Amino acid sequence: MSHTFTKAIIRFPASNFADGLTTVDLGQPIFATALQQHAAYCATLRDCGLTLTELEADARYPDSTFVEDTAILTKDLAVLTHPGAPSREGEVRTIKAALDQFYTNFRVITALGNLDGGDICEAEQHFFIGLSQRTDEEGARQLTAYLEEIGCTAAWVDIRDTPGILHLKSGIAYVGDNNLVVIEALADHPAFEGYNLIRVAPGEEYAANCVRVNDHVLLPAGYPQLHNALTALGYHVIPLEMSEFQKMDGGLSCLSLRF
Ligand code: CIR
Repeated sequence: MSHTFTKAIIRFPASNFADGLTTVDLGQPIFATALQQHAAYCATLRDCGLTLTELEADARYPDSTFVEDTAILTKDLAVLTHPGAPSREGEVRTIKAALDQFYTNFRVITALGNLDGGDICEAEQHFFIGLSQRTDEEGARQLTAYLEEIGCTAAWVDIRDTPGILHLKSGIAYVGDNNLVVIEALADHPAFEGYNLIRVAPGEEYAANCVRVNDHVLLPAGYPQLHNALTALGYHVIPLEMSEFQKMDGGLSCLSLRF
């Protein structure tokens, strides 16, 4: 399940996309370019064999194109999150409506805890849960319990002292075959022992947020060392321009919910 998908949910960026949250200082995103990059991303998901559910832009929530943060999807269970940023809480309701077409079995992260989907990295039946500025221990505890109900396991990875990453998946990606892409700052974490680590070269950290989709790995464009490392391992890599989403702290994975 961790990389075999038939469907994805996306949401088009809203015209006030630039009003969303960001911690990086890369300038204002250009909306027209963001739309082009988003369209190319969606076309690539289709080329990888996925059927897309396309949600209309929702200007009430400037960050709502980053749909990944609102849910954790496994084969038979959908977990709705409680996003750690108050401005994003309302996004979950609209995603639930879309997921109702596909899932009957739901769990919910309740308001005692916070959890963003960007902090959850699935590696087959095992999940890494990042403790971050957005995901706290109570959110992680609730998700761990839900995952254990369906026979999965979880390991927590505290990234609160790791500079430069918003979410755990800003720094790691599981691409199947026991291969874990990881930034140097996280490479020695005990949770990753036993994996074949694909270390991201200094300066290429943004590319750690890549996504295995069926027979391909989607990678931000402009990161040749990671591109080559993945190609050498036999992966078919598709580079995608992500500059306008990067300005808003967004990565490749957060633009879709894949299942
Ligand atoms: C935010 O700060 O919430 C958005 N501007 C970016 C969210 C990116 N999500 C992700 O990497 N999973």
